[in-house]
Amino acid sequence: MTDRPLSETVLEGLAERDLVVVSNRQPYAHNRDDGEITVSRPAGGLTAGIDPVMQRTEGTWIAWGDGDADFEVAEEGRVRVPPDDPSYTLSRVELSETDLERYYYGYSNQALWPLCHGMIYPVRCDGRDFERYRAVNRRFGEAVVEESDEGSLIWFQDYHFGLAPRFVRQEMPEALLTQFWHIPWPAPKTFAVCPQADALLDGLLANDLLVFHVAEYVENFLECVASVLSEATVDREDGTVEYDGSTTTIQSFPLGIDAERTESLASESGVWTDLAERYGIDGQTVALGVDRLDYTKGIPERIDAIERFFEEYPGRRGEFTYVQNGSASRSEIESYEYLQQRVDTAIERVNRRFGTATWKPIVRIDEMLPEEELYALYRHSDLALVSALRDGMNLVAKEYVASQVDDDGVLVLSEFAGAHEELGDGAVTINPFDTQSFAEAIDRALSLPTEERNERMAAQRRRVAEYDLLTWMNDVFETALACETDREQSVSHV
Ligand code: GDG
Repeated sequence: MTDRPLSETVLEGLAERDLVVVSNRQPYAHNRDDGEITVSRPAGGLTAGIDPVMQRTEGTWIAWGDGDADFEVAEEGRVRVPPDDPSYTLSRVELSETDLERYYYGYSNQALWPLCHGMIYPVRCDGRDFERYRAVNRRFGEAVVEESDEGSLIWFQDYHFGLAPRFVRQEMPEALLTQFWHIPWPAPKTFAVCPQADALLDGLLANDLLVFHVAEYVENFLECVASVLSEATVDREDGTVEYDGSTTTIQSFPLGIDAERTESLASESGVWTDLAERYGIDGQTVALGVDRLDYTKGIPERIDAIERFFEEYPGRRGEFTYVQNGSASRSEIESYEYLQQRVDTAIERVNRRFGTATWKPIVRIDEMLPEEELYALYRHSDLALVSALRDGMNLVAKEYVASQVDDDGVLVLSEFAGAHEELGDGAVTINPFDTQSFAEAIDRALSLPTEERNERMAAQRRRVAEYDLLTWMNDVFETALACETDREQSVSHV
């Protein structure tokens, strides 16, 4: 993480209170490997970004202990981390098989995930799953109450915790509660299919501050509150909701990345030749797609567009390679298993149709790449194809931009990704549902004159560097602290 400090206001605020982070995934996992206990860190921008802040502020992080040796090394679920130089407490919550099946694979990922992405078809809002989601949220809420006091700043991450804030509020009326929702929020008509809509809104409105990536999700959320909770008062101008005797501020701050770190990783590009050789990436022109295998990311749509591109522009055959880096995700869920089959079939089809003895049109990398390899791939790719059908933000788009240290890549970006709001101007915009124009956009992106390509990328890089992870955190914490000041003032005026 960059060495710049958090803002004065935030540092002062955090000096007076403990920061308590609550997320489903933990920052460190302990596992048994051939009898030895090893520690691993999950890949992913946010966990890696919050960790240094926790180290500096010495708070507590509450998360699901998913490592098989997690509870061996912990005392009453608590372990000091980072393991090499402990500075804060990781408090682990144990989940059973049934918890996982119903809270994680069930309600979180088969009800909330598709619903928030506006995809009604795979939505399953099973009441039994919801009861387990509620029970697990209560357990996380109890852990929060145990680990914090009324002066703590409690920060929930994501859609796994739609109800936990209410449980905490009931026990700690004065606590400062904030939540960041990493995925979109749907339009009222979409949210209306959810039988548990009122309970979810009631849970989320126990926060003092609820943050989304972009303004559209805030507007949708406010509209949903107005249509579901008749007793709530929504102020669309101020972005506030009065409900159950308190005020929740709803704001958008687009999550940033650690651009300095990304640039420096991308600059050490010594691993590229090895990587290209290992996977057989031999086209002169390289395009990449990096995503978890998820139906929201538009992977089959992207492969269809690549197939159309080779049909329409036969001159590109033999010189253009598309690299699909996609690790399996949530494969216990049927819709994900089906997606995997669609992607496998589509890639095989394109490679069979167009491949030759010396050239493979689509190269797939199914495993998680080590960071230095991922960033080498970003840097050496002429295009990034981000074709999400819907995406809260899409950090891959930002990581790709920050890796273009020579300003020579082009981002081909779906208009339906949250990242489009910040990066749309410099990107070649696509509608992933429109195969023909997507294929034409790939050709257009490849044909951009060098000067234009450089100008577009330089402007995008500036934006990603200016509004980075640290600026984002300052915005979130400063707004949370301001909510508390507002609350105190309104109490003193009563
Ligand atoms: C959710 C929202 C929102 C991927 N492959 C490898 C690898 N990754 C890392 C990327 C990136 C992260 O995973 C993926 O982040 P995204 O933002 O693209 O997508 P989601 O996982 O769906 O995240 C999304 C995000 O939350 C944050 O709020 O943007 O909209 O859906 O950081 O680099 N990392 C490594 N090897 C890989 O092979 N090391």
